[in-house]
Amino acid sequence: MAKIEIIRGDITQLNVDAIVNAANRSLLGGGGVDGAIHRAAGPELLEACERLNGCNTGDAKITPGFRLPSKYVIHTVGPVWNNGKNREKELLASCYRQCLRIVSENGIKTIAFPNISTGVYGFPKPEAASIAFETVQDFLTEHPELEKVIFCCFDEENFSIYNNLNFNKIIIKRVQSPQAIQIVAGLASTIWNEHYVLIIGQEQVDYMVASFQSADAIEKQINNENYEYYLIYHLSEPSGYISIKLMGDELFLSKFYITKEKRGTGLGKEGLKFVINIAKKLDAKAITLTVNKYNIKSIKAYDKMGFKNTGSVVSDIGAGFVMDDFKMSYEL
Ligand code: AR6
Repeated sequence: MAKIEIIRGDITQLNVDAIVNAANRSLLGGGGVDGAIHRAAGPELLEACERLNGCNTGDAKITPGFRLPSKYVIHTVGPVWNNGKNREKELLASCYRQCLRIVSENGIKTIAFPNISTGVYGFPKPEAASIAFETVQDFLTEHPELEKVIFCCFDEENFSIYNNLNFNKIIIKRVQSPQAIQIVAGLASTIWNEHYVLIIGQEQVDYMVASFQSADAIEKQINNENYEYYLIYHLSEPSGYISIKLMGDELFLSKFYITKEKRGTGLGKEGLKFVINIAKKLDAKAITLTVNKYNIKSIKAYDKMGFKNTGSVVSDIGAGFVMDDFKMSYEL
């Protein structure tokens, strides 16, 4: 399931750990989504808000949800749109970030956001949606513990804008932190086990994963062997990874995997585009890879992407195991 969901509906009905309120600086209620949340939560919410001493624009504060299905309400104050001259974009991004900070501090796993500032406060909806999406995606790449973020759109216009945010549903991010390395190692063992046991057997897969795709092994490749790893996120869910290394005038695509559920969603194409861009920047003449001779599905997929079969290689990978591969090359 995708970590980010876009739905159309009334946020007060959602059964999530926390919903976000688009409040004003007094935190004492108002119209729009604020009014709806106070009505549904009951008068105890206003009493709790009265104890908070208001809230600055761009900041957020938390209360219980009282009669709401959600356990908490996170109140944030969006900027009033004033031709974009008063740091409105920065302040809106700050609203999302501050809400997510509170999410982390309170162990919240599922959260729903309304389209902050896009009602009475007049923030242009397309810009607000991009800021919301990018800020949340950025946070999710560093916080895999957060299980679900819902963008709850009330009006048709926002719903349609969010659904058309295709361009940033996929992000590809360089792997550097120990946390990201752990995510790759987890994906690697899943993908190798799903994909390669039938081809090369469980024993060899176990050896491959432990020797070349454990967190320790990946860390060494990155720090000592000049490999670059990248995670591919789809709707903020880690959905594949890439590893590359420049060798002479060829860019070696050492690993290029997409999880089973996400194959056929265009992630492979996006990943390849990304690698081609890097290869061009490095002035490489070709992108090369090796693929197991019996892995017909992958060979076909690479063939469709424009890779040509350029020969066979048998590599000794240690412990008496060999990889019986084709070499494939994509000319630039
Ligand atoms: N569920 C989800 N979204 C809703 C709901 C609902 N029940 N009702 C409205 N929206 P607004 P702002 C959407 O005006 O622009 C208040 O009076 C709505 O379609 O609620 O941040 C506060 O007290 C719109 O897309 O908030 C402040 O004074 C989005 O929620 C001021 O309004 C935000 O619209 C804040 O203005």
